[in-house]
Amino acid sequence: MTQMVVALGANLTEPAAFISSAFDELALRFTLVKRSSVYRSRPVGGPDQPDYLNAVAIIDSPDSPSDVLRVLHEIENSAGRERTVRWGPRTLDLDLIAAENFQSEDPECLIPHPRAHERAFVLLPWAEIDPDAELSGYGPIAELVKSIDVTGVERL
Ligand code: PH2
Ligand code: MG
Ligand code: MG
Repeated sequence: MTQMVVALGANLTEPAAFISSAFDELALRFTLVKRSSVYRSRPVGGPDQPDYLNAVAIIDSPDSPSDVLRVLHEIENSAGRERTVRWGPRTLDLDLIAAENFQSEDPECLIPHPRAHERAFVLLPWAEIDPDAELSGYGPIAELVKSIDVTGVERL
């Protein structure tokens, strides 16, 4: 079994419902080890768009990170996810942030996620459920949280 960190994001239609059913779906497809609170966050990058709801899940799976990523994409697609504008608004975004003892430079499956170290909407919920976690290549997430701007991210 490999423990993996998944970031959830949604900012269209009914974001709270999409985040909640995504947690249910993660629990069906994997072992859901921990789930964070939901956070409201101002959009980072992309076009003018609504605020996001974000959260983080820790899952356990016997499958490879790239197989897990495929399942995450299936869950996004069944939430009606459309891929038009990069960093544009979305019904559901599920990003694989990190996997225990695993790194990948495969452009289809970059692990750790190349922007996780600078994203408060990922690091704050992750630190809530695993304060001692380390992001490989970047160090303890508790230190990263201290080095970034966390304004605009609010725990609900
Ligand atoms: N996701 C993005 C781009 N910008 N901003 C916030 N606050 N939350 C997100 O999940 C998010 C974003 C691309 O995946
Ligand atoms: Mg994303
Ligand atoms: Mg994504």
